[in-house]
Amino acid sequence: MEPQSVIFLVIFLALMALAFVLPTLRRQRRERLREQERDTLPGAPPVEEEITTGAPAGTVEAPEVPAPARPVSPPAPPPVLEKPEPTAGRLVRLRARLSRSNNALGKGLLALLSRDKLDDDTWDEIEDTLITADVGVDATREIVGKLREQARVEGTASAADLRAMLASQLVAALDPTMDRSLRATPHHDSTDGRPAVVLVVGVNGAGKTTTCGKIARVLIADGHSVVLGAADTFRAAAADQLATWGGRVDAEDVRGPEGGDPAAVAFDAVKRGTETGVDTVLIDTAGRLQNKIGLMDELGKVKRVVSRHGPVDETLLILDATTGQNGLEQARVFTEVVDVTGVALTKLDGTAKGGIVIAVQRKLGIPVKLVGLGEGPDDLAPFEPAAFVDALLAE
Ligand SMILES: Nc1nc2c(ncn2[C@@H]2O[C@H](COP(=O)(O)OP(=O)(O)OP(=O)(O)O)[C@@H](O)[C@H]2O)c(=O)[nH]1
Ligand SMILES: [Mg+2]
Repeated sequence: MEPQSVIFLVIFLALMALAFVLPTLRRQRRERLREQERDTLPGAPPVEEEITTGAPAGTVEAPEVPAPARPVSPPAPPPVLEKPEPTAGRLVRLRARLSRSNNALGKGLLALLSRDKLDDDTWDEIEDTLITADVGVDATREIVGKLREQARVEGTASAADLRAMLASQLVAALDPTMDRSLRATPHHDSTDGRPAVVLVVGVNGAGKTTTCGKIARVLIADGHSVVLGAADTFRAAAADQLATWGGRVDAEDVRGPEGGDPAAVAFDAVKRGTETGVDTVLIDTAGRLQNKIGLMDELGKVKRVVSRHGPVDETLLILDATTGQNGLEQARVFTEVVDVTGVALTKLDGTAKGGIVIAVQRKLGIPVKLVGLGEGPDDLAPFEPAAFVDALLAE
């Protein structure tokens, strides 16, 4: 035999040997890997259930890459739920905040009422101060007129007495007899056992989502259960923002696809709340300007669709106190579209224009039920006329 033929024969025999030995080696290796995997992952499915995505039988096998070892992560710790503060006495914080923030109304009024002589000019200045604080022209004239008359009848009064008189006039203007309770208690006593439904509406950036989150905390602190409906489908971030609030107090949130129909999400949220038997469903809506007809129509639809489950219990308009008299026009239009039943006035902590509360109630007859006192999670207080006026007049 020629040397060349011998070399070919040797190579041929070596290849044949490899063809027999390699698959055996591979099989052994695979079994070793499986055993390792079974040892490291106690909950892993049995080997027979393994789903293969490899090449069909009969084709050339791709070189096998050992599967990367799956990291064994420790079980996630249960979320730490927050315990919201009780609501009683929260309004006192407003006084502290306003007096810290160089409260123009309180300081200005005290300076005027402390003058030796309360002449016409001084009374005019008192009027101007109240109008600047957004109390509204009509309300201011009425309040100052009564105060003037009282001061005249009672003779010379000290600044402290005059301040007390003004405070009682302002409290009277806020109509302390109005029902300010949030209609958030469920209908479990009725036959259908529906949850209470609160629809939150308002212009962009007024504080709707934040207020939804804060209300959920208050309700949960009082022992109620809550579902949050993210009917602001304009931005995915809006639903995330609401879910974050919910996650802190274990309130489930219902959301839809970004750009989806907000009425459908609101409907689903109430459906979910009814199925799970929660006490309250809070529906957050997208911010919309009151002069955008299409968006206002959309809001009307949200309310109509939700009402298929039963009447909405509370339609809460969120008004930013710093927008002043503009808030009145917003309130008027929103009321026409969705019949607002209560107002939450936000950002009172940063404004000397809290007088808008009086203007809103006088013009629209809608009770202010809640006030926002800051960005903190528990910076929301039930509205109480006397405590509010005391804060408004704080020097
Ligand atoms: N100082 C202060 N800030 C507040 C208050 N309420 C809300 N904010 C802030 O106002 C900003 C807007 O609040 P959001 O709750 O996102 O307002 P929104 O109405 O949901 O906004 P859109 O969904 O974009 O229309 C946030 O930075 C809040 O922290 C409040 O009572 N006081
Ligand atoms: Mg929002």
